[in-house]
Amino acid sequence: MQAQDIQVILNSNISKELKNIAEKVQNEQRITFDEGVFLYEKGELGYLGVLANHIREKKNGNYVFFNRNFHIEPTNICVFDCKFCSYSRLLKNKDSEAAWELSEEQILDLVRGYNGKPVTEVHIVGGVHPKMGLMYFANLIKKVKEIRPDIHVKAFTAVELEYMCRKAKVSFEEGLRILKEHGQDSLPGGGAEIFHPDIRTKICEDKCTGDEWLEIHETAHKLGMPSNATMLYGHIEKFEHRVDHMNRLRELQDRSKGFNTFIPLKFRNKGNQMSHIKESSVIEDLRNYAVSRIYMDNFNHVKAYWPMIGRTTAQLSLAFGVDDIDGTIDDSTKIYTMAGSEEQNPSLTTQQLVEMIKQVGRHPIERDTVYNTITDFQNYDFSKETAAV
Ligand code: V47
Ligand code: SF4
Repeated sequence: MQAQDIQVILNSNISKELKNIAEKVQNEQRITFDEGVFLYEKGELGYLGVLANHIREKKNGNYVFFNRNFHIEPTNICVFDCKFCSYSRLLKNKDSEAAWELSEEQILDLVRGYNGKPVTEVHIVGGVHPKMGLMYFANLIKKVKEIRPDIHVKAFTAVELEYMCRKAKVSFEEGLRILKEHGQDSLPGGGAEIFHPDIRTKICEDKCTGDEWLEIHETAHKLGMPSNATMLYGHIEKFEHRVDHMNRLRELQDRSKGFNTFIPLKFRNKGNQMSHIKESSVIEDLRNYAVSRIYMDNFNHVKAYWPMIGRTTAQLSLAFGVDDIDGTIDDSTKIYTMAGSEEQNPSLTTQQLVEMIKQVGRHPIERDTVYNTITDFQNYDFSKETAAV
């Protein structure tokens, strides 16, 4: 079926360049930087969808993965001033009504609130607060693990890590080693934005550089901590910057093999310093997922983060290269609701998530953070389920 789809493209009346790329995909060959840019410029939605879906089904069959997780955002007070961020409050405005700072006990209470619930991952990220340093977070993780020894702790973007290590005057390797010894299992993909300095200096000049982000992830991979990678797209960047971003990640993945998932993040324009920039259309979002799937040949998974793009676009993305729609998440994540996402209450039960996946003819699999299967939900009987997560 898939091979026939590509054959239809090869027999059709399209340009030589587009045919060459389709042949490469058919033969499992890597596309070049220029071909990546060409796809963004000239690849039509239907064409891109066929190629991306071909790769996606080769890698992951008909499966769509999700996990049962919850988010903890210890604070939104931040020393940095990213122009796209609707969520943070600058340190100097820490007394504003929209600023929050959870105490250690409040954070641990959140974890205790999930006692008895079948969550497998906690995702901890937040603003970069000067009072919350490396050893504070290391000890916090240790206490989280004392409450839930079974839980996978995916924590701290490279932006938070760079700041923590700098303040503690330790190398990235030392800092990550300490966090690992205290129970941190992996890193989320945030803070990557766009690596290219021409764009990075305009949208988030004061936080870690693209090279530092990559160095931190490479170091984590060497220490046996896997991670994800994101790309914030649809603002002032050009297609070349997106491909440059993906290219740097693809090169690192060739060396380290430590990335689990690539997560394109659509720029949302509410309540930030870039509100004058129009958001990308759903068509552009689907084209971007597809080009990402085609370009990132050494990433096993591409994730659509449904709280940001909304449930319907997440369902559509499953035909454009995406094989993962993140997790059940409760309403504790504010990063997108504050930036204007459709999902003002991003919470789905497992049953709702499974139904979303089955509605588009895919096969739902609950995974752990590193993609081991936990439960095959294709023929699952929900009447047996007791916990409402
Ligand atoms: O780095 C901030 C993005 C990221 C906006 O690893 C915005 O599993 C769009 O990385 N519009 C943090 N995006 C979130 C993140 C993440 C989310 C889900 C799963 C994982 C994972 C990682 O959010 C930031 C930034 O790129 N962001 N503001 C905005 N206005
Ligand atoms: Fe701070 Fe992260 Fe927001 Fe940047 S994106 S201002 S680092 S919370």
